[in-house]
Amino acid sequence: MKLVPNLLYLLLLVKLHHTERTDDEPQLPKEPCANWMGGAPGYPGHNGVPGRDGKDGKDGQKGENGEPGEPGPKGDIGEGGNPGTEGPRGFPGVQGMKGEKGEGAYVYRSAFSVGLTSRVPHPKVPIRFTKIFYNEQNHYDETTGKFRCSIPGLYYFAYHLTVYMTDVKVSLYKKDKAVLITYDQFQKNNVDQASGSVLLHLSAGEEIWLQVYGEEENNGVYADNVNDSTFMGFLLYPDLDLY
Ligand SMILES: [Ca+2]
Repeated sequence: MKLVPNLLYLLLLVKLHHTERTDDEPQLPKEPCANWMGGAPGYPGHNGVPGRDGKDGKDGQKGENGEPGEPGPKGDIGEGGNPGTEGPRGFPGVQGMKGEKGEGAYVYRSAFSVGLTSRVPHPKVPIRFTKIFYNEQNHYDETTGKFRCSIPGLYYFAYHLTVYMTDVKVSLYKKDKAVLITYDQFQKNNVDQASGSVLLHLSAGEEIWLQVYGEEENNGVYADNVNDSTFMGFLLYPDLDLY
């Protein structure tokens, strides 16, 4: 007796629930009943918007070495090396041709040779040798008794004097200075000789002469027909660097 009322109540609930859904919502077909009762498929939708870029990938593996590049431009010239060792001596060359004749060697000539013609020259003045043996260039002046240098260079001078009646002391002067002195004492009843020679370098214009040195008692220079007293000089060699 009790079971019947319960069953009626349950049916009543189902009825009520079914009635409510029908009233409030559209009645949708239930699977699988939808396929069986569905319409034609709809058209495909439009393409969607492209998505955002993804994250960077990892580095790839190292590639192979490239081909060698073109050669670079030529470099600067390097510094000179050290001198090499001296080579062997060469063979003697062929003898050259004879040169042309030189010009004007006479310009380097200067010489004189003179002698005394009168006895007892005056002291304190140049002895005048007026007996001319040689004076081609006239570098010796017989009016003054002086030799005047025209060609700078080395000169040789010499004198050979006869000494008679008294002592002789003579000097060879250069530019008012006695550079060579010769003294000879006279021996009574005899004839002596006094001589001297010297090499001197002269510049142009310098003068050379002989002169009695001191007082008159040393003035025994003598000359006659059989006794000469001579004075000479010549250019040994000129200063070539001046020509
Ligand atoms: Ca003597």
